[in-house]
Amino acid sequence: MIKIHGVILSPFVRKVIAIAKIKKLPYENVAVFPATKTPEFLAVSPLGKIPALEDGSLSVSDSSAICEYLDDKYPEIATRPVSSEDRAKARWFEEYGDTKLTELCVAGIYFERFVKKSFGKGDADEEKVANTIEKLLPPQQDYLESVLPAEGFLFGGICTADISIVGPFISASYVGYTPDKDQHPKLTAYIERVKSHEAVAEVLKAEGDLLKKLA
Ligand SMILES: N[C@@H](CCC(=O)N[C@@H](CS)C(=O)NCC(=O)O)C(=O)O
Repeated sequence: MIKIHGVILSPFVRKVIAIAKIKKLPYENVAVFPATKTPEFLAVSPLGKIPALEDGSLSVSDSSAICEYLDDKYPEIATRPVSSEDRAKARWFEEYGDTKLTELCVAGIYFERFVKKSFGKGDADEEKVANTIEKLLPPQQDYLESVLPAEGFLFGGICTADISIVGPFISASYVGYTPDKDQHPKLTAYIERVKSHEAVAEVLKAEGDLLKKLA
């Protein structure tokens, strides 16, 4: 059975677990916390980052590398679009979610309000949070509003890019931030659609249970 290392509250771990669930792959989740630098974990994840995957003799780190591998190896339920053009766009959305949206929603909001408190890293920098919400996020949300579909997912069936776009907003929602429905109706509805997908909803249920324990 494949092993997914990492705690589910990391958006990158959430992404890999959601893809495993969407693909209906049995997996074991090994609860490794961020910044674990034991020799055993470094053997699986050379930078000591979560997530990491083990599948037989293969060890691979980085959520995008892992999700691409899972789709190559277990293609029955596809989690990438088919055409080269759509794949290029899907890679862009995945990268954009994993970098820009993660920088804003996760580092700029969730880390400040949740991770700092829960892991004894000091008080939230509310000035940074306000600047993120009021100045830095709106242009990105305007962009998303212009490119997201009014119905369904980015490329038909739910795919990795959908998870990468919505994941950072899920993290921010745990600490009280959600986009404004009137200003960004398409984005808001899209986030809810991805969250309501059966496999994603299961992941969020498990996350909610862990959050309660850590709070
Ligand atoms: N690009 C990587 C990023 C992974 C990452 O930054 N993980 C964080 C947790 S959210 C981590 O393990 N941080 C600990 C560290 O950097 O030592 C991916 O997509 O998997």
